[in-house]
Amino acid sequence: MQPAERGARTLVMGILNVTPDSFSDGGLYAEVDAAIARGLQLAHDGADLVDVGGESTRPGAARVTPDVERDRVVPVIRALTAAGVATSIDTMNASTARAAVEAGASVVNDVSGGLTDDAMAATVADLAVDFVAMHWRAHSPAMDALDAYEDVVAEVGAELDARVDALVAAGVAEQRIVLDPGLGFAKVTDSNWPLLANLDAWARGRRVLVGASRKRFLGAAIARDGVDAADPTAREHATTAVTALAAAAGAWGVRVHDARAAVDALHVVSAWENARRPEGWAP
Ligand code: PMM
Repeated sequence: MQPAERGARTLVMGILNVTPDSFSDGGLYAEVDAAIARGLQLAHDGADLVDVGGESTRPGAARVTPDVERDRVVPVIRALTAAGVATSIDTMNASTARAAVEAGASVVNDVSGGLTDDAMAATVADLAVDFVAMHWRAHSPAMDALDAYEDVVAEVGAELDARVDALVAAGVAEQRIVLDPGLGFAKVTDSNWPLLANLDAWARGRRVLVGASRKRFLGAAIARDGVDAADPTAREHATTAVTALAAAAGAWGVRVHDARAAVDALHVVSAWENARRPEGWAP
């Protein structure tokens, strides 16, 4: 992996779902004004990028049309851009990606890694922006049933390699591609941890974005008396722990609901890394 240089800060992508049904913040920012206010708050809390999405990908979520999605996200991206806030667009639709970049977004984040919309790769190549290619196997209603891996690290690595090849063949500059393991997508609890613990084994030197924030597998990891933490907000401390560990492992970015908590964790990682004695130092 391109390790974040010692002390260099991992990027914080703040989550802003302009949807009625996302798993943690669904319904909170469905109105444009509330969404803009939330985006400004995320930036104020230290998010380097605000990731604006108009379609929920929670397990079982229904898809929305690109028109509905565009109407949800474009005014928010335009307003945040005008306020000087950098944004990414979380979409599987090429037309939404184009409209969002024209409104000011600087990164396209596609949870399907370009697999949903045949036009996505060429669109991103033409827009010449960074592209987050997440590991994905199927749309939301089907994805949990596709959590079947002999070796999750090797298989996710191979499937992401295939995405990189296809994207590059369509004209996307290789250095524009960021990989994401797709935590929780066709991965029920146990499949997520090997991907986090072995970032370099599957990313092989590419930039990595980690999106663990408040997901179910964290709720399972912090179960008390055999009961998972069912409320997504109760998974926040676990999220912050993942942020610190991902940063220490050299992740390029983390995608989180609570930007302030992530920034604090990254400061801790930097202080820790900067205090490390140089290689070869001996008393
Ligand atoms: N997870 C969600 C949505 N978009 N994008 C990337 N790159 N990585 C993720 O893990 C990811 C994503 C899940 O939904 P949320 O917006 O409610 O967190």
